[in-house]
Amino acid sequence: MSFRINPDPSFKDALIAADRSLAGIWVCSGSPLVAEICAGAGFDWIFIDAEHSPNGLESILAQLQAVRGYPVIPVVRPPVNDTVIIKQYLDVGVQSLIVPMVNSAAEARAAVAACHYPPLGVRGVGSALARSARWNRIPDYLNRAGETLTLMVQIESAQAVENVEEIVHTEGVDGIFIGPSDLAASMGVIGQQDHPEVVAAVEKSIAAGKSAGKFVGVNAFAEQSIKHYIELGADFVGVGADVALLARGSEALAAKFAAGHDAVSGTPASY
Ligand code: 3PY
Ligand code: MG
Repeated sequence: MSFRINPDPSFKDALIAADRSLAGIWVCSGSPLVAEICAGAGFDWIFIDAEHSPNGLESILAQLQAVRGYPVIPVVRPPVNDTVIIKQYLDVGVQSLIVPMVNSAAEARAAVAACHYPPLGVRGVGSALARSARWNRIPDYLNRAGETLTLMVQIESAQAVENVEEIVHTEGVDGIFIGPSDLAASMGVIGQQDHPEVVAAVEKSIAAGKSAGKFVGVNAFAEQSIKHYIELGADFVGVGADVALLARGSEALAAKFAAGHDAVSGTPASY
């Protein structure tokens, strides 16, 4: 006889249970091995990125499988707010999504619709074929799918901040994730995530999300910013990335033991 199995918890289950801000690490390498290393590091959630990282459906599936044995919530970012791509992600077993570049309530509603079967949404039905339903081993998946998912939308443009009240009140949006890098770019101060106007826009978005009773997350790799946004009530924070840790860590090691190497030209100094 086959197993009857329960769906895994999604991000909102962990956020509801939490009595502190949840810390997450980005996995941008596209590597299941690295995802597993990060999953065992003690973070609350890991953020598998397909917007800026070399990830396709197959590598996302492999990473979901690699981290499943660890007490960590995998959250996945598709490259774009697209109904078909979101359907494929859900079917492969993604339960927690952060959808990038959501600038209006209409775009938020489109993301919600992509996540739900009719009549609530437009998700195509393929549960017998899909890992999401464990090939129909999750009893009544079609009627329970909505409760197994968490949808966060990204606030990361001046336009999104302008529309943040409508976005956070969109039914079916569980929360927002604020992206200071794109926000800074859209405000004309690219690369300056800590610019006072960017910080003010982040603060405004946090306040809007909190007063709407939605979960609020923000990306912040600098310790001071992390603490500031947690003090303002951020429920979850992205605090670092696999690739950045490797880049900075390997540079530090090279600087210590290969000091004769010219890191700018890439040529050993003695050549
Ligand atoms: C951004 O800052 O633009 C993000 O998408 C999250 O880091
Ligand atoms: Mg961004």
